[in-house]
Amino acid sequence: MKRLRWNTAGESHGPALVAILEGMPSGLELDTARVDAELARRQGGYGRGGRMKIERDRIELLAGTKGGRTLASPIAVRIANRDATIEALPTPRNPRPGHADLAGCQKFVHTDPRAILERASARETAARVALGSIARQVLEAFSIEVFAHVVELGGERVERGWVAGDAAERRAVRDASSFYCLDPQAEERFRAAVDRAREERDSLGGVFEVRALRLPPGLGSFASGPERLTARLGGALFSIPAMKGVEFGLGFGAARLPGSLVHDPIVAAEGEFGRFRRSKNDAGGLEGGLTTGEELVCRVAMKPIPSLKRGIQTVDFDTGEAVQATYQRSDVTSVPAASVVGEAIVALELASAFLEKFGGDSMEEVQGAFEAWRARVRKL
Ligand code: EPS
Repeated sequence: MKRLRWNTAGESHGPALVAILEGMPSGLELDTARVDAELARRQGGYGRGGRMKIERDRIELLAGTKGGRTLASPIAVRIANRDATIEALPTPRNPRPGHADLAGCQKFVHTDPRAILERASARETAARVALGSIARQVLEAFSIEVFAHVVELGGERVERGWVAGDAAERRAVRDASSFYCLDPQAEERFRAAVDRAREERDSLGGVFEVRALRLPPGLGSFASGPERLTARLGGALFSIPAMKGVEFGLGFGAARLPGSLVHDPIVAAEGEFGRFRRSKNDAGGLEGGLTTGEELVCRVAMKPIPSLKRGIQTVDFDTGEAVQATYQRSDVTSVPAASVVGEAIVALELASAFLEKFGGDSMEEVQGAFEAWRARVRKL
């Protein structure tokens, strides 16, 4: 059973986004400045468009804390929309390819794409970043770090794929980058690609990687399909609009190699969680639906934003004539922003899996359960 449950509501140009997170233990000191910093990061990245100049995303904490600490009651947050013009905005007369517009209109049997796009919009991800940023604070109390960075943009790739070692240094490198990547040279290629796409009135997709470090082994379950952590993380990452591929470790590459090269040998090696480790980590930290105790490594492919300045052919609802899709404003790319969303979504799912194993009403109880298990697993 999922320990953390969450939901969001809110239209892209409605008054606000709201979100509720249930299942958090009591006694966690919540850093709301940290949540706002993540929201600001989601708004940033080179290639964002006009809407982000209008919004100033910040959370208003409505429920679930007292004296800055969680109460174990549902946590509720609100993020105001500054562009709250939903009632005044025109009804587009054509459905935009690549969006939910046409299939949504067919589902509800009407010709008002605005009634679909207001909720299908990726604006909703701001609410989930807020919840992820709250949930990850449980993981951080146990030194677990969740970290996402951009590894590809518009067909260009990073060469410096990872910065091992100190978490603060890693974060500093990424946060100084306008593409949230760890490779300053790739940044120049990314910037050139985005500038070119902007000139050509086009848009670009890319790939981001999410890692989680110092996870204990045994989170998740093999007992039933939907409880497998691989399925949960995959489903959660695919719930972000525009995501087209998710792979763990070698991913699709594992399908092209013999088993002797794919599977990670088990070796005797003292570590935080006992005497056993893997000698490499091509599995990306998951086997049998469980964490292995190695780093979680997943990569997520994002399609280019489908709102193009140059337009894409569609059909006018009233006349049936071929027209170019309506364009108001959009981003050239939002892969850096998507990496912030991916990090939050993975943190939410991992925090839930962590609390499922180490349970408890309060942080004190969670701590006790974690330490008791760790003492036992070290003797295995
Ligand atoms: C989006 C279209 C744009 C983006 C929006 C997602 O909004 P608008 O139509 O108001 O210009 O800016 O992203 C956000 C508002 C956000 O906060 O990320 C879409 O169609 O999905």
